[in-house]
Amino acid sequence: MDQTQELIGEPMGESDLERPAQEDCPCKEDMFPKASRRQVLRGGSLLTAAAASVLLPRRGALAADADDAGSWTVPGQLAKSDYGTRSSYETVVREATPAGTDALTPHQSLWGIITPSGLHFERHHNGVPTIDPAQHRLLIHGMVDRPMKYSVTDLKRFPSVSRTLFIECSGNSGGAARSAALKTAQATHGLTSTSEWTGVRVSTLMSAVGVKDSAAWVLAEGADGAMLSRSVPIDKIMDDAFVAYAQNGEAIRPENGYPMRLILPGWEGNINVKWLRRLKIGDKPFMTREETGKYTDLITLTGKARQFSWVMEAKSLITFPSGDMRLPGKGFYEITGIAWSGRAPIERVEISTDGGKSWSLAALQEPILPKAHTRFRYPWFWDGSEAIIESRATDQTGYVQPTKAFLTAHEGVGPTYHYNGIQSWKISADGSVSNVLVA
Ligand SMILES: Nc1nc2c(c(=O)[nH]1)N[C@H]1C(S)=C(S)[C@@H](COP(=O)(O)O)O[C@H]1N2
Ligand SMILES: [Mo]
Repeated sequence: MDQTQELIGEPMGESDLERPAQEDCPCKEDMFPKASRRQVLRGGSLLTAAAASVLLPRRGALAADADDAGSWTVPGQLAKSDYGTRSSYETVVREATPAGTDALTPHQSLWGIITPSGLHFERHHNGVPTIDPAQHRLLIHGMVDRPMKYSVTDLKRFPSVSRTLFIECSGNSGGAARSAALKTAQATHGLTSTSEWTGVRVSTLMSAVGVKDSAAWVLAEGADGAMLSRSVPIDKIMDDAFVAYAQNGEAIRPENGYPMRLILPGWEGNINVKWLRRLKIGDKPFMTREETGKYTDLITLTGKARQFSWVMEAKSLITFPSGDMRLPGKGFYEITGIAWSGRAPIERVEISTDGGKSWSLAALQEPILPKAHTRFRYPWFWDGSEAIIESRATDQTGYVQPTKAFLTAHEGVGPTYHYNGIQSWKISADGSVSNVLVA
């Protein structure tokens, strides 16, 4: 064992072999016939072997070898036909902003690269519509040979694709650009999530409707109260855009666009139109409300605005340890987090534990998927003194995640769309972790 890991855990004693008190156990012991445990273990008359395995979850090797193994068993509930829920001990939730227009992914409580669907962030401009999939149609019209409408059932008949992709709101991390007032990884960077999305390539639909040669832009419009709509260049549409009807293997959640949404891999969240109802093909940008106003980026330093800024540049976030946590004491910790880029797969993530003075490589967990969160890990011995930890992502185009100072010098700090500066967390000598701005 690594010497630095000696301080983790507690020494075990003989009494630890006894079954812990179960006063709070939510399960009902009397659900089961009163057979002796020995009978059950032998696959005795009262229960089948399959039921016994539900009844008797094994606690590692102990249950298998000792005569008194039965004292370790915890009565359980039988399988039922339902939609599963997590353990009643788990309490992690999204955090909604006061206006109710956003709900943030709790990155500090997640471990891999997939965001559980119930924790995928939400961003909507006029609430979540309730849409009956039997009534919903996707219209495709404009510069096409055959205007068509498709039901969800129709869409599911086309050849399909599944891709694991992040969706990130262009406003994500915007608050972190200006101040350190937001405390947690969730509050600072909760507007990005990764799901596996399944649907039909828009190029497949385009050949079905016969798109005209002069087509250059596609209007995508949502069926929600906001009727959010955006113009998408035809090249992106034909390259990798798809209309998704599934998220993490099941129907898309209502908040994320049920029954169908547009997916534009690597592009800002806003253009991934949810509750998709219409694709209109044209030869110039449609200049929607979103494009003439809100979703342009003002560069405060020059006073100019970028009208279209679709791609999300490389970013990374340490999720452990992160803001508002407290480390119990000096010793070994695994620094971990996520890195992503809308352009290319992540090439490397570097970690600094001295506020950006020196950097070392983190390990990247496979799969390292293009345009998806990538998990990184870095073993660290905390000596108990104040430290500032940071992560820096580089993608396969060679683009390196900038510091806040670099962004301020080149763009100024204004409305902060597409902010991807390096995030710093300070570990104080008492182990408390806080959000800090490092110039
Ligand atoms: N129809 C419609 N599509 C929409 C929105 C909306 O309000 N209405 N919000 C957009 C914004 S700003 C973002 S960041 C993403 C958020 O996707 P999510 O809620 O599934 O995380 O959806 C986009 N698509
Ligand atoms: Mo967004």
